[in-house]
Amino acid sequence: MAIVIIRQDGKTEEWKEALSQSAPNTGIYSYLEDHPREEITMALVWKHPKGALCNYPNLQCIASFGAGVDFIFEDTERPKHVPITRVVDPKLTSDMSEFVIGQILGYLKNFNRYKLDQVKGTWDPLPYRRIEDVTVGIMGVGALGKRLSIDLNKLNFNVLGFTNSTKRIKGISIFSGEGKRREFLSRTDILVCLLPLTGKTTGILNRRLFAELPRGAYIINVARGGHLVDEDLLEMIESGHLSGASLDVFHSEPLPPGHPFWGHEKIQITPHVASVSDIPSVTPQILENYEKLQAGLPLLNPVSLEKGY
Ligand code: OXD
Repeated sequence: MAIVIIRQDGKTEEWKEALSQSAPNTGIYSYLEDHPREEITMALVWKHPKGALCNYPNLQCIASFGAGVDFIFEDTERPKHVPITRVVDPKLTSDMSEFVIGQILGYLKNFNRYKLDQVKGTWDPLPYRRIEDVTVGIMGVGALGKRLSIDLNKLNFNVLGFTNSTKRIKGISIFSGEGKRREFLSRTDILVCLLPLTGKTTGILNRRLFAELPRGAYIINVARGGHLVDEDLLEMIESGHLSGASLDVFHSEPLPPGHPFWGHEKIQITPHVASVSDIPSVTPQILENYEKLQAGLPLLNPVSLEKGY
C-alpha cells in the first residue's frame, strides 16, 4: 500500500516532505516520479490532470487536499466507485471566517473605495454603515459556513443561513429548502456564497437570484467561480441593483487578462486565498485516514458520491 500525490502547483515537495516526516515507513510518491502504480491505494489530489487517476488499478481512496472536491467529480475518467474524502480542518474554517469578516468590514467602512481614492489623490469622506445596520446571509452552512455564522454572530451581526438540508446552529436563523429561499434572499444585505459546487449549484449566483436580494445588496463569493454568472453580476452592478462584490474564486484561475473584473471599481478581487490548507494542520488527518484505509475502518470526512459534496 502506498500514497501518490497528484497536484500541478509548486507544493508537491512540501507536502511530500511533511507526510514522509510524520510517516517515515510509508511509501509516498509524487505522480511525476517513478512509482509502483499497483501499490498505490490512496491518491492525494488537488486539481489533478484529468484521467491521472486511471493509472492506479488498486486505488481505494481519492483524498482532496482541500475542502472542495468539485474538481474530482469533474474528472469523468476517475474510477467512479472509489470513495472520496475532503479536508475538514479548524485552521481552514477559521481562516475562511477571518477572511469573510475582513471583506464585510471593509465593505461597510468603504476601505476599497478609499484605496482607489488614495491612488487618485481624492479626499472624499463617505457615510459608513454599522454592524447593526446589515444582515449577512450565508448560502451553505457546512463546516465553513457554520463557523462563519457563529463568528459573525459573536460580533453582533444579524446572520441568516440557507441550506438544502436541515441544520440547526444556535443563535442563527436557518432557512431550509427551496421554499424558504425567497424569504432568505429578501432579508439579506450581504450574501456570502459558501456552497459546494455541484450540478445543482453551478450558476446559482445569477440574475434571478440577485433580483430577489434587496436593492444595494453586496455579494461575497469565496466558494467556486462556477457558482457565479459573471455577466449577470456585471449587469446587476451596472443597473445599481447590487452595490458591488468581493470575489476570491473565478471560472478560470488566474483570472484571465482583460476580464472585466480586473479594474472594476465595485468588484474587489483576491487570488483564491481566502483559506488554504495548512500543511502541518492537515497532515495528521491525511495520515489517519491512510491508517484507517489500511485497517478497513470508516474514513474521516467522506464525501457523498451521490450528492457530490
Ligand atoms: C478548498 C479551496 O476547497 O482552497 O480547500 O478552495
